[in-house]
Amino acid sequence: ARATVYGYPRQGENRELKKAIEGYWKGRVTADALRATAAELRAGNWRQLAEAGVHEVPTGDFSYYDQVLDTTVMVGAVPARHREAVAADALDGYFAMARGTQEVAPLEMTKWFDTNYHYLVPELGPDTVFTADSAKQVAELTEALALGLTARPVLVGPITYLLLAKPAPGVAADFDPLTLLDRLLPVYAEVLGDLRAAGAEWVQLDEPALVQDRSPAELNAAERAYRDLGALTDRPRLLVASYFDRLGKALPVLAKAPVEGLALDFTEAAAANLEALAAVGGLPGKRLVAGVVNGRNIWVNDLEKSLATLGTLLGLAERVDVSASCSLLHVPIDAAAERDIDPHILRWLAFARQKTAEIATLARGLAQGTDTIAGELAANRAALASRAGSPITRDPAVRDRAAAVTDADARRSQPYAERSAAQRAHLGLPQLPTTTIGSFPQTGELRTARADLRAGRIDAAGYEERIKAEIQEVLSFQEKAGLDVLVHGEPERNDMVQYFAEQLTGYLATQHGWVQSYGTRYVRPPILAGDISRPEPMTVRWTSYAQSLTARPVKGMLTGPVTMLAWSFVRDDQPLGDTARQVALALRDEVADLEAAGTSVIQVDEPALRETLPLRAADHAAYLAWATEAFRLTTAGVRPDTQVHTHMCYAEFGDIVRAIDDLDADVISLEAARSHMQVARELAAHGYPREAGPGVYDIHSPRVPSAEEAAALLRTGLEAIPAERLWVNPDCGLKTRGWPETRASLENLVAAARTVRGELAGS
Ligand code: THG
Ligand code: ZN
Repeated sequence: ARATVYGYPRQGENRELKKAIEGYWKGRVTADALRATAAELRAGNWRQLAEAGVHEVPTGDFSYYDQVLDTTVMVGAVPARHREAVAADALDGYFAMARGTQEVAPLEMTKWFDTNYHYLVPELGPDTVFTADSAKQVAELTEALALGLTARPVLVGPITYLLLAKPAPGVAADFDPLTLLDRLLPVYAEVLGDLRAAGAEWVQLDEPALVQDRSPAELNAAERAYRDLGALTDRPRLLVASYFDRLGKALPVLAKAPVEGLALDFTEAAAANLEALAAVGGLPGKRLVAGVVNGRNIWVNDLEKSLATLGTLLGLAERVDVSASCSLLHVPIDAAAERDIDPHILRWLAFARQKTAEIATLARGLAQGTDTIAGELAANRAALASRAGSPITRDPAVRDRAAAVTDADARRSQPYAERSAAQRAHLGLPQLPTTTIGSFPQTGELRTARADLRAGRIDAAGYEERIKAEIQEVLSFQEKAGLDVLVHGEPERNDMVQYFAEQLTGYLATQHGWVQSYGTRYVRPPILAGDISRPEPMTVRWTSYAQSLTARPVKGMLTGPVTMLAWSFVRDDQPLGDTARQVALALRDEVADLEAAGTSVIQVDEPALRETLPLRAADHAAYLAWATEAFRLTTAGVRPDTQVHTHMCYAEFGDIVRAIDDLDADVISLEAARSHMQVARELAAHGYPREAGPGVYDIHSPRVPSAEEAAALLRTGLEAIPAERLWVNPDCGLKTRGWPETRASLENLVAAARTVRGELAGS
């Protein structure tokens, strides 16, 4: 047995890659310097992997922006609008596809399966012509081989590439990219040939799209693809990799394909792979790469359990190698860099570097006997026991409270019709009330204030003063602009998840735990390490201060329990629903404190509700059950006349409309400006019974919508949602916008609401 991985974090220990790329964009770093930094980071990763005992290192997993975009370049599927830029300069053209330019829009970006990583969506059509460009793959393989390493190029597979694509602009919406398979396969064949010629013995083709529910036609395409690629004569051996879930019906298809190896996920989430593999009679004569170490969470592996799984697998394939379940791109680089985490707890954590060591240990134990890893096993047992027995892991008060939750706790005391009358009387809002989603521009001064506080250049009182000054400004603008429900603007928050995680017991924050979200943007997901409780109120001070400045209602702003889980590393020792319930109870107390302090409108954001939906439909109901319960548990304890709002980003939520209804929020705001109120129609088609604010201002662009434009969107919204239930708001928070366009846009939004109110009164 040998140790391998499918990919490694690209950014470097100090995010050197981010700095080099952003420097290049600003003209401060030359293309050659950027390339040199990238090559150094690659070589550093490979050396580190090899020293840790990884026998076969991945190549081609590196990217300046995104591996799906790299694949688009590899197969020559550059959209027409970017061809000029790519022809002028390959690197600038690449970034033009990723980020757009003054003249052309970028490729669309969306979530990579159910992770927090975003890829750039390929745009294909019936006229797409593929041409092979293996330069990047060949160059990176050559670099690794020159270091004397055994290397395996990793490519996004042809089926996943096509399944992730969408029809190019101007192409019929029902165009199926999979119809291009016969044109794409010769290009993959050419790349495989080039890699073989460059010295590749094995090439990995990633097909994570096959862990989703796939139609017979799609499974058929997969069968055809690997039959054709397998039939090539001069090619490397092929390893088809799947991850993030079980393969299901695709497993027999791939097991029978004429390829030399399969890589499967054997973590808890994909446990069904083990039985399914036995059911198809294993992989006689083939290589099995066993993803037994979780590649997307940060807990130390249970080495003995993994060895038991590997032992079973030994009987099911010619050769069994050990790996993480997926690329290590989704975890931070090195737990040892965390100086602020209690050393006892640090032992429970494994980031990319520690996972690599675990994989190497397991491969050694499997190949040479477990007595050769006795020391590692003993240390591992001790770490697991320390975690299981820790008071952080089990807080009896939290557990007793969670166990005592009743169905009634998660239900508002009155039906919507009665609540809404009470809220109307209590709030006295006009028709088509105007509001914002919560955050206002996060200016450089605010970030400086936080950095000053951390560095001790200002004290807590000095920081508080700067935040209060900002809140005053945000409030006075909103009053002048004529908004109806105001917000404090969230100047005190770094990140909407991290801010709460830092204040909850049982949550850990990291100092250096960066994970790529998209391009050069990273997040530091906090760790849900133990039982969750709230030692003291988290937001009441700021909301109350804001409320003291105005007679209009100020919305309290919280991040919902599902999003807290989705953007954190979650516990792996209890069901997600149990963790969600603990977070919900802590947030429920915050909601109660806000209400007691005089807050009549409370918004609980759930932007991640849709993206956390499991990859397979069979798992949706169970997820939605705990997710909606957690939201309702957070919000249902309020008085009937307290108005609960929620907000979701991303317009594609058609498949969870039912669940959105089940949240029983009084008001929901949604992204709609770019989809021209499509969401309003979807809500109406479902018979959505409560209030909604489909966004009329696209905050993703610096463009200021005119009052006429916003009014036209409102009139469209009114065709689907009656005036008594329609709100007027932007698509999303204003954190990333500048003040000038924010001011102008919100003034226009208020003007639009007034115009349409006048029309309604006159009709
Ligand atoms: N918070 C968290 N996760 C998220 C989002 C979030 N996942 C989905 C989506 N939003 C991702 N979007 C972004 C947007 C901007 C940045 C990261 C992810 C970003 N990052 C800074 C950077 O890389 O320079 C660092 C930010 C920091 O200092 O914390 O700008 O909103 N949790
Ligand atoms: Zn949003």
